[in-house]
Amino acid sequence: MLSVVLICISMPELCIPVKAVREITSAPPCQGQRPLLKMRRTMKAWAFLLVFGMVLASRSVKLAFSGVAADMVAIPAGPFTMGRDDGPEDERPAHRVNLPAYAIDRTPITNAQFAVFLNRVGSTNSRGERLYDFDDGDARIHRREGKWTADAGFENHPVVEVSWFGAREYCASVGKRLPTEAEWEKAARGTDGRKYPWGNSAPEKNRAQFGAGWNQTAPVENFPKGASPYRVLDLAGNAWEWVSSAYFPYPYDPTDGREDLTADAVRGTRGGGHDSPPEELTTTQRGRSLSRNFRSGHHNIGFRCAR
Ligand SMILES: [Ca+2]
Ligand SMILES: [Ca+2]
Repeated sequence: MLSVVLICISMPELCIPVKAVREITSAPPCQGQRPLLKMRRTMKAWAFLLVFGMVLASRSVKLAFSGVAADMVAIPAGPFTMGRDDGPEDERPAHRVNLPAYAIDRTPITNAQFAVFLNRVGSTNSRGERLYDFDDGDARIHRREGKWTADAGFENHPVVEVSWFGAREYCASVGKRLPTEAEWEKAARGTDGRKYPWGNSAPEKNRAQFGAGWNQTAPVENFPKGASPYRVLDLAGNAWEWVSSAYFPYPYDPTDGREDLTADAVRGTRGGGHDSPPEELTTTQRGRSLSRNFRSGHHNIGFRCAR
């Protein structure tokens, strides 16, 4: 914006409105010098449009690198309370974790989004690791006429049946990464130690998809009343979410090997699924009772990305 102001001060004729430019350039030619004058004005008009376009482009580039694209939420740096003292053993003890600023997807990855990835990358990586259990009866993306396509009606539901490898590689393919377990919990819990993303009141059906039948997922934007303090959606219920961290005991320590993405380790899942009871929807729940072989996909595990 500053560059536009400077240009307007030094060359005010460049800052005339586009409508005036059109009138000037379409005015009927008169005598002698008029064609030359017209050409100069046309060039100035083009110069103005070029500068304006460059300013707009630089703003877009800044947005792209700020980490707060429209589909992500910025989480400010600072400490929060992770885990709790009065819960299951794997959630103890409550401890302070200090995180740098990061951004996290507002909603989980959907079947429609993952279908794009499958068309680009395929369902197995170069190491032969399975990224997506396409042949599982619970998968909601199928190959039709040579193209991976989300099943009709499930386009905006969270993708499930994605292995931890698939989740990790999807995020990398869009210039992101999986959130750590600490990042997931802070995005859900904020800094006031709340029990659920929306606060401390018990789960209700207008806040999250839970207690539902097998495969009864819901669209990822269905529960604005279940938003976290940072307005992140669909954290509790619907689909559990893979995180980058290995499922190690607390306290959370990113330097103890749990964030080694090449380690052969069971990975964490957070947030509860559509078939979870209410007690699995807490912000501290680590999925200790969940079947979650990280090499496979599961009917109730999805993911979102961070940056
Ligand atoms: Ca969830
Ligand atoms: Ca499976």
